[in-house]
Amino acid sequence: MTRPKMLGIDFQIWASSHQSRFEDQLQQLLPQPDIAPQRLHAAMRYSVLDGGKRVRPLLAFAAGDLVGADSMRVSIVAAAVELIHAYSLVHDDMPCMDNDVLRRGKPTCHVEYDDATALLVGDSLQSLAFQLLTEHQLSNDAVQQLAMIKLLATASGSRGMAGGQAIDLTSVGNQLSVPELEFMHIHKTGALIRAAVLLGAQCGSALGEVELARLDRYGKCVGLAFQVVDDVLDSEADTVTLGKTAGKDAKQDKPTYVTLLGVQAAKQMAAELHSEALEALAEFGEPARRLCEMANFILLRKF
Ligand code: GRG
Repeated sequence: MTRPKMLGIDFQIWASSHQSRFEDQLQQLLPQPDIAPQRLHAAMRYSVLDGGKRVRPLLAFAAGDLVGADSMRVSIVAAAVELIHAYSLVHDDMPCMDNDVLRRGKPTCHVEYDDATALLVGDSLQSLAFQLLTEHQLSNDAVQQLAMIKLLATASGSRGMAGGQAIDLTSVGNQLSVPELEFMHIHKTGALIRAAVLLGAQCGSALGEVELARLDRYGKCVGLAFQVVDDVLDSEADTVTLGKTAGKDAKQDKPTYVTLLGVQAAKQMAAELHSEALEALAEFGEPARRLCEMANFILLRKF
């Protein structure tokens, strides 16, 4: 498989129309800023709205497309995943973790508000995510819906994203092997991306075991590819383009794919993961088009 050179216009229209509808939906799902406690609600909205590529929601929509899922249902799981993602960014930026001042091109939540508010924003976004999954019907089968909730809980907890973050925090200044780095990123970044894909698909009619395994392999590959590309961008792109502090990994002495493998080998790794992701989708044919395009998007992204 050769490396895609650009994203088709049809995909760009699909992505931007989903992004803009999704933005409207988030506006409504988040507590309104005039409802008490106003400051917390304003800070939640500040941290979620007006920014972000919405990669995870787009993956959920693309996976929903694969199975012809109800778009309202997919939009709820997409929102839940994005709220978890936003919570993780708010907490990650705090002084006790990554200590950053810029996110999505604006001051981080604890800088704009304060540490205690940022902590509560993360907590409240996480709770809201699960509230959404329980108050909306996502599947005709209640047992399946419970399994979906468990999937997101596992992906975001200590066996998923939060666990990956714990490893990340202890890795600063330490030499990790490539398999150790992969283990960390499969959890920290990959678990939520994988969950977005599976949850989007589970809003439709049940997939067989083999199909689910193929989709899971796709999710795992794009999740890791996303991180490898992130490492490359951190080393090559500038702060204005990224909307977050560039070059931070090297400055903090954090192990990355670039520090371990070098830029060229990291790019090659991303290309290989991209190919494997497409291979996993091959049997699905045309219905998997958006998922293929999302893999291209993840590989080609510039911020
Ligand atoms: C605090 C429990 C907890 C977890 C934090 C995801 C994470 C774990 C920290 C973020 C640190 C980071 C920069 C990871 C690299 C990959 C990544 C998740 C980048 C940010 O995601 P994007 O690029 O961000 O999708 P936008 O702003 O576009 O939504």
